[in-house]
Amino acid sequence: MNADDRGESAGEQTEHLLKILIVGDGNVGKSSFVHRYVSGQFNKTYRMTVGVDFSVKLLHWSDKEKVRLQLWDIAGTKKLPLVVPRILKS
Ligand SMILES: Nc1nc2c(ncn2[C@@H]2O[C@H](COP(=O)(O)OP(=O)(O)OP(=O)(O)O)[C@@H](O)[C@H]2O)c(=O)[nH]1
Ligand SMILES: [Mg+2]
Repeated sequence: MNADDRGESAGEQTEHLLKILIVGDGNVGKSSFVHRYVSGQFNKTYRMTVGVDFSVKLLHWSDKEKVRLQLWDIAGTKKLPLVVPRILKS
């Protein structure tokens, strides 16, 4: 497949999608890490994640490539939220 077939001609960019699940014990800093990475901010007030939070970060990887990160921030409760198997399958 050449660059034209992939729609990269005339300055178009290829976009790659990466889905990342953040899992771990509760209150260890998962949401803070994601928030800091996506928005550059840190908030020391603890707000427990209920179920799943979702964020997106777009990286301009090169002139031709973009990377879209889908960050799924999973609540660190004893039981994994019911939606996790569906996120893993998608
Ligand atoms: N000092 C310090 N505090 C942190 C750091 N990262 C997170 N915290 C604090 O730790 C607490 C828990 O952070 P969260 O990011 O909400 O933890 P979590 O893992 O998402 O918790 P759950 O949603 O319950 O699973 C908050 O009060 C944060 O402010 C860090 O690097 N340094
Ligand atoms: Mg959290």
